[in-house]
Amino acid sequence: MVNSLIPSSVAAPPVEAVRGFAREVARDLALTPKQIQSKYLYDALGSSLFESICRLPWYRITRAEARLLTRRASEMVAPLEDPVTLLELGCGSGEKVALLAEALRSRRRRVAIHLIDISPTALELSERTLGSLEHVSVVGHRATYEEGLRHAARERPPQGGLLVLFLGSNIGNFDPPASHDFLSEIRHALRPGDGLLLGADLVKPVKELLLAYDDPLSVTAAFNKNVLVRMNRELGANFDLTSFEHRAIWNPGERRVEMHLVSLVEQIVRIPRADVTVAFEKGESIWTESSYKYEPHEIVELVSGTGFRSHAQWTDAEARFSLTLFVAK
Ligand code: AVJ
Repeated sequence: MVNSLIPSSVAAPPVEAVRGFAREVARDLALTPKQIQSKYLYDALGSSLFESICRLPWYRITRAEARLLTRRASEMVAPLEDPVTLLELGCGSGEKVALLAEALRSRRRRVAIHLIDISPTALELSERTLGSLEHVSVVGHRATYEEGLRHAARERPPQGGLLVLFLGSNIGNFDPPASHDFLSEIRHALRPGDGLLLGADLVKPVKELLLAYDDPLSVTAAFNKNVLVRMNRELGANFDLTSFEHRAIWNPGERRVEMHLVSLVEQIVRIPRADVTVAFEKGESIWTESSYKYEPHEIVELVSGTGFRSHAQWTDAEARFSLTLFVAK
């Protein structure tokens, strides 16, 4: 995979983006428990560490989803009317949407693909992956999910069906009320008959869950700690990386895996560009991510309450992962 180092990973981020990061860091480190939003894990290095996570034997989501897509893509696009528009929220490398586009080739119609991601690296990579498919036209939107959805909905043709792809268990980052709101937002951007293909990871033995988020190669630890590296670089902070430890825990009440950065000592950290000084007790942590896990029926219930009916569900028995296809009512 060619992952261009220039310009996206070398250029300084836009001033506005740094200001937003600073504001949210100041706000969220003042909460109890201290938090940092998981979207900040994905700078250029974070995105590339996440790609590595997807190749770890202990992180099985990506391969399970690819297996289901490879085997069942034609069933997944069957309910959509021509000409089809595919829209992927958080496109990663573009390989998954490519499998669905392949399944549409036999219809002999052009397929429009909208890619929505805040990471320019992900958009570049996906555009390259999809560039080899000649029946496809690609539009990349460097935008938040919400903005991208709105733009793409405005640009779609008056005829034909649109399939929104929200894959990789990205829904797992949202707590239940936020999931409900976000799914409703997706529904508002759609017309009756449009589809939503949702990838969600399933509850499984705790040992397996923890290995996926605290791997023996410590790639996930590096992914998590990188947010401290990012604050040092972008916000002028002085986090000492050796005095924080990666921790993954299973929260059985909330049914989520949580990632934390635990301070190993009592210490004070300065973050000049966020205009804050943060005190840590020994053992106190920053909560950086939640990954909710579901039972298959819970996914159907969650989405059905937002104006969709479920059309089909596929589960990978081996990794306990599911893809569910919903149709807008
Ligand atoms: C990209 C949000 C689906 O929660 O499983 C992987 C991110 N964090 N290892 C997940 C992640 C730690 C991942 N998602």
